[in-house]
Amino acid sequence: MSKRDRYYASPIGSVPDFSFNEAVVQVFDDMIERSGPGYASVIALTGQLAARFAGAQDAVYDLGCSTGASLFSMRQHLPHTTRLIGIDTSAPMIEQCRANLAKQASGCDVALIEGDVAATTFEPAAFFALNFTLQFIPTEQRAPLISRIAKATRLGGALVLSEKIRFDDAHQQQLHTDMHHEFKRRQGYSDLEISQKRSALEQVMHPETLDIHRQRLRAAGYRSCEVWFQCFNFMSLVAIR
Ligand code: GEK
Repeated sequence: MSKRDRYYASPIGSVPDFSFNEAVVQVFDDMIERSGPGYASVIALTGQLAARFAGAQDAVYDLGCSTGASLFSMRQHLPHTTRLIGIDTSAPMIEQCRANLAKQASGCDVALIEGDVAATTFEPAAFFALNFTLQFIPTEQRAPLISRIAKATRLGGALVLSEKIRFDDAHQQQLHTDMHHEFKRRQGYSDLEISQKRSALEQVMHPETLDIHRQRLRAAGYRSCEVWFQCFNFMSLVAIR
């Protein structure tokens, strides 16, 4: 577990865009757990879902693996001969993930790649986890990426896509935004921390509606897609090829 997140605790004159830099990596596990309603459940159950679709000889991807939470979860559920592959653009994330994996006593081999998932060629795989990463990828790159993931997902395999979402309905948007902020307050974040983080993410993270995600997954070739988890404006879809 990382240090307690105090990254936005002091006033910052002009808040720079959020980035997955070394200082963020130091507090990342605590930050994401106290900021994302339902995050721990989504991660814990990602492993259980992966085991439903992937077997001993399969490749399994974690796209935007950060410090390795979804990889750990999948490692606990998958046979030792499954090939896990984690990809992240942030060098400090990959470094921390490698150190965390080394501490784990056993489990399948994990290949870590520092790279942009939007520019990666995927090998055929039974399962992809894309947990809270698509929202950071430029909007115009999302359909081509999902399409390449779908093509690499073998028939009967699946993609778990977890995202913060927005709502077209203004009442729902307001309600879930308020609930999210209240959740953060109850996790010990001050109003200053909440508002500075919000400003930092404004140009960096672009949530979409559930309808947009569903349509994109269908268009990419997934024959079935359903929400399996939602907590306020954080949700996870499972799409089956
Ligand atoms: C978890 N999945 O704990 N290519 C690869 N990685 C990227 C890209 C990209 N184009 N853009 C952003 N990232 C993790 C949490 S965090 C979510 C994922 C969050 C990486 C980025 O470096 C970061 O590590 C991750 O995606 C997003 O389940 O911080 O809200």
